[in-house]
Amino acid sequence: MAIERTFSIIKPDATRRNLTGKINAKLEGAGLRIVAQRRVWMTTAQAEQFYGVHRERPFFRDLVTFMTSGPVVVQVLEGENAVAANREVMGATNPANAAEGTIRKEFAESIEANSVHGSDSAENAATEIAYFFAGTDIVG
Ligand code: IDP
Ligand code: MG
Repeated sequence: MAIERTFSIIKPDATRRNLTGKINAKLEGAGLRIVAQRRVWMTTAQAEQFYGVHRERPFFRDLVTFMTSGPVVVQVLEGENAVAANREVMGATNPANAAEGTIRKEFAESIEANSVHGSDSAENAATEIAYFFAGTDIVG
């Protein structure tokens, strides 16, 4: 078990409903430490690049429109097995399939407006963190 970092986004559906604090409490309750955090309104180009792996998926355009529909909170989370720990507290992509107590079960509106993003591997976490934060922004 190693201390690692992962990248998280509180999505526009959640900032619109003023859920940043409640989601942060869930993250902290799962043993994750918020070591960097900033509120940003992504441009279309930023969202397209961030979700580039999904470019060919049928929901890509809608996803970019959604992610640029309001401010988001970008975060770096640190903790034991942070990537997996965050995926666990997030819950399944589709809130209909998300386990009790997870962020998506409690807060998500739909499979698209599902309140949070979390990196799916340590390698992708490093890329995603570097996309939004300088090393000096992260205070562990
Ligand atoms: P994840 O966020 O659980 O890792 P991904 O498959 O990486 O799920 O999809 C990225 C994001 O794209 C999801 O969080 C969700 O906002 C959106 N998305 C995924 N699948 C669908 C879909 O079938 N319809 C609409 N939006 C989707
Ligand atoms: Mg994903």
